[in-house]
Amino acid sequence: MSPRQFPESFVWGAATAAYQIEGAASEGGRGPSIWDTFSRTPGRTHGGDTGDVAADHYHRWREDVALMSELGLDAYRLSISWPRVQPGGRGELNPEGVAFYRDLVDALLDAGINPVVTLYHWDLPQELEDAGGWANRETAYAFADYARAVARELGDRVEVWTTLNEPWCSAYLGYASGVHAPGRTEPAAALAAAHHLNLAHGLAARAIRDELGEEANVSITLNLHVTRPADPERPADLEAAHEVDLVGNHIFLGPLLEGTYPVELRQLTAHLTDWSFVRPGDLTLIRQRLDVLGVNYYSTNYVRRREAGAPAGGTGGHGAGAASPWVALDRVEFLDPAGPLTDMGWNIEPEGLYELLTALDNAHEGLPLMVTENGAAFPDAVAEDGQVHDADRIDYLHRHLDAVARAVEDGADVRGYFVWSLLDNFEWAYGYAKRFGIVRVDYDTQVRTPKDSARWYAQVAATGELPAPPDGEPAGLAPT
Ligand code: GBH
Repeated sequence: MSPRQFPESFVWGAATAAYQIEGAASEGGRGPSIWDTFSRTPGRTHGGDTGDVAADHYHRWREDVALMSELGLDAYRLSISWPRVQPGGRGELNPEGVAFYRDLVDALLDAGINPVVTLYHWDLPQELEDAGGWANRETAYAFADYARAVARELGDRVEVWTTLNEPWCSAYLGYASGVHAPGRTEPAAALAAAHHLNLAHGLAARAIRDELGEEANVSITLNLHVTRPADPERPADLEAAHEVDLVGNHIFLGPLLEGTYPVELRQLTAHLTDWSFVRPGDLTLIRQRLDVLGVNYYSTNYVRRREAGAPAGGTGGHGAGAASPWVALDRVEFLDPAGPLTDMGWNIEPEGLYELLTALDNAHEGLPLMVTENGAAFPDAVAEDGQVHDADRIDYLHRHLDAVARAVEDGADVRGYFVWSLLDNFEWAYGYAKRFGIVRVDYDTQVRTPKDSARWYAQVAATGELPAPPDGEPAGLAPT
């Protein structure tokens, strides 16, 4: 393998999300979100962890901006907490919440760091969940109103508006497997939620452009699934992988980019819903011009066809006995990963990112792409010198950036890369037990310590130059 040079214009960034870092859950006029309710419910998160304090970014944002500036980042992907700017999810904005984001964005701009703003990274105002959440169509309209209001407040400072982060997670982890807020396990509601999230995106895109002009840049970030058949020679396994593609990917890509839900998807899920939640005109509304598609990538899946009546095998990381996020895929078995793993138990497969980017480019010629999240959790021991020598994370980033560079060389229009995450943070149901940061956070003192990976990444960002990645297997944990 050879060293790679990224284009001059390539954007180097880091990402976070509001609930995972801000803390200050009941300060500054913030209303409650579904993640407050969920994380405070016993048994829902690791060790009962909540985002009440998190990385205390709400109070330490100046220090965090300074840190980013030391690392030489071009851009910072943050999310806006809906209940912080609009506590009940409707009506008047909370001026303190708006001021927080305005100050933050201004400080970023002053530091020469481009703010890349996501409007929704999973923290739905609790009042909207009480009215049915994403299973209720009204939530999509409320989201569009919120998007319009934020665009009005910050439109002169923000270049690209990302509507949603990973609607797959909101719909299926929130409403089918229930491992994310609001913790519901209703497969039909999950499908309705997926549609209402798509609709929310389309309505918000319209609202933003209505407010700021047709040229306003709109984006959405998806976690697309790269799924491999256990036996590529076995048609039944290929079929199983195709079903994952429908329920995991095309339920979003179809309406967003092609203006339709695949007929096969409707057939596969027909026993759960008649899809009457799709109203006339919705598909036109959802298919708005996408200026850039955000891609979050961590890992791949391996699946095989389970014959009717056969006992369940691997859980593919869903956990034994837990409800599956994969609605209508009772005949798809997810294999336990076999290769080197991250601390999440996810297998490390950089090639999946190359395949995903080039496949998107082939299917949607000229569509600008952005890797809006990629990164890894590792146990991260603090060494005697007080530093974190996270060679495994450097190896992970190195191989995945190499995959991005190859995709660019092969013609994919990938505009930038955001490492997940800038800081160690609240890793949802896993609480603080999993560390994704390139900067360590000591949760007792809130002291930030850049890990070796932060210095390594800063160097790559400064030069746009990536050394040839190491040969052999990725550095990772052994499967258990
Ligand atoms: C992202 O989610 C989030 O945007 C971010 O907030 C989070 O902290 C970060 O990643 C790290 O988790 O296909 O059923 O086997 C990523 C969520 C990871 C969800 C992989 C699905 C595989 C589940 N995804 N996961 S499955």
